[in-house]
Amino acid sequence: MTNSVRSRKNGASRVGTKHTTSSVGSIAPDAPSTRRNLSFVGAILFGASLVFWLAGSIKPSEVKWWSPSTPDEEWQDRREQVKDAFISSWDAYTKYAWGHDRFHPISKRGSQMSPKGLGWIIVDSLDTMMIMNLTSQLSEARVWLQRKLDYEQDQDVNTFETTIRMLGGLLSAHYLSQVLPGVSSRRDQVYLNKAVDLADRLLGAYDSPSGIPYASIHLATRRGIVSHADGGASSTAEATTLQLEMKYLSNITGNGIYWRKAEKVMEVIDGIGAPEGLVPIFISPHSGRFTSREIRLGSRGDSYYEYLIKQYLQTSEPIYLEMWEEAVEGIQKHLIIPTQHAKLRIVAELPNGIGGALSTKMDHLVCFLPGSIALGATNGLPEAEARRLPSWNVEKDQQMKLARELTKTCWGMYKVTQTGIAPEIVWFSADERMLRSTSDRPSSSARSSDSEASWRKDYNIKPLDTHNLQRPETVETLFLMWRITKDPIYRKWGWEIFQAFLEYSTVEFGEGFSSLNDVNTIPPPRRDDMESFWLAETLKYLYLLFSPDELLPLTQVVFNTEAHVFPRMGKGKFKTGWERTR
Ligand code: DMJ
Repeated sequence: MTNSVRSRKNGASRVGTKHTTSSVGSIAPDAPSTRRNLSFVGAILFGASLVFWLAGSIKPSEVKWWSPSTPDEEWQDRREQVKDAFISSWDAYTKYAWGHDRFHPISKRGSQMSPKGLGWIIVDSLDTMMIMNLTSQLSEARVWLQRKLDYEQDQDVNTFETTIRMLGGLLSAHYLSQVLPGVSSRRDQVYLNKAVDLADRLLGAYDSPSGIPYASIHLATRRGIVSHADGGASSTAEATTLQLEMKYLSNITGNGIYWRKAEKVMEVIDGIGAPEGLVPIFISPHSGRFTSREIRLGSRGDSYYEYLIKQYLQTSEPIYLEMWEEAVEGIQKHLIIPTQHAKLRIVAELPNGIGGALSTKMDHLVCFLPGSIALGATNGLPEAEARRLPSWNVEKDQQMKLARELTKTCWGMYKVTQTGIAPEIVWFSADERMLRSTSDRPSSSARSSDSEASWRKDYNIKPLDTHNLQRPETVETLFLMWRITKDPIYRKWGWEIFQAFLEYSTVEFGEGFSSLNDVNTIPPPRRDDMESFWLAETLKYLYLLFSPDELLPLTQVVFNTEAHVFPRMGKGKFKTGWERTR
């Protein structure tokens, strides 16, 4: 039996909760004229879609691109269903695993990642509760934070994960408690005090000969710990996905140490001079040199690129826009190829670096990229507005085209499976000639096909890659693409994905959601884990996808890689402090 969240789409009542909620906050005034315009555009799109459909242009085997617009009230109802999913996840966690770092929803128990627990799930969820205005849940979490959370522990923690989830979660809660009405008192310093305590412990990770942070840190001794794997190398993405958090903390405390430590990492990486903006995935904290040739936008590479554009959005430092644009050009030139049958665009990998052959492996993690490309092209503005600016150019036009194509590929990862939920990794079919190094590769401008039959031939899922960890990257991109393009197809796809999660990852009696072992078996075998980023990211992005644009406008905020929210600060108190040497 599935829970009452699912049954609600058939008109049954919402999942029961002991908690109360109040009205939804926003950090921008209502914009009625924008809404009127949107309804008008929606009506036109609906009319055009209907004509297209009636003309019989869509065969049953084709992917449906048309999207009759859905009335605002229905989106409002859908976002309430996402909130219900959050509440059922949170309630199950509080019932069976309160205060534990991990939640196993099938065996109904929690487990710890440190002797006293570090609140991984609680801290990661704070700002989602603020955004959804779940006031009673938030106050329980806040009490736990104040009474129980203690970083003075004999425990090693991963520098990157602790920064993006814990430091990011606390700082986002601090920020939102200042700007969202009704969620907390402006004088509430608990989030910031905890953040400063944690960040001071994390500083030890940067005390390496090169300034590249060690993979881990011991919380009590504050000493950095070299990685036990990968020959002691730190992963490039991990070393370069700390900057938004550290820079924001410097700005609000006035203490420049966090900014300087994080900024130094970027200086070292850029100083190595990786060709065409593409960086290998391992770097030594001792020598400050890359220790491999492998380049990919999936695990260990992904958020290096994400934080280039997001640092620019956060602080307006031009150096990061330059680095981002160089990287996007490199990605387009070296990594984007068409699939064999449907000619969908994929982001391939370079296991032996530039000049070597491509691999068609694409992690679901890569699906953050289309949204980031669209953000970079429009600077967070709606595309229609950005296109009217004198700064709009042919490169931005191509970037938006690429963002649309890659979003389609990512959505396809869900579309082709039995459950409608994506696997961890897809291996795409591609013409052999497309796998050659860039200079030997034929160019291709073939249009992609929407035939589901040809899609199925292109998406190959290996037995070891069939699991789904409730990851957010595709819904993150759908949220950004919806806000930027206003194409309703992105909301529709997000709704389909959410329904698939409701159908197949719901735990009996509405007691949370589980990650899955096999998205191609029905019913899918479950993993007995509910990841903290399900609460921090996946449900938050789905909720925002179905919310009005005035809730956290992209021109005012930037999301860290764990979907925690920071203000776009502009040129603040601190400066870049280094220049590119090339
Ligand atoms: C999250 O912790 C972050 O989004 C990170 O950047 C990648 N991995 C997970 C989600 O997939």
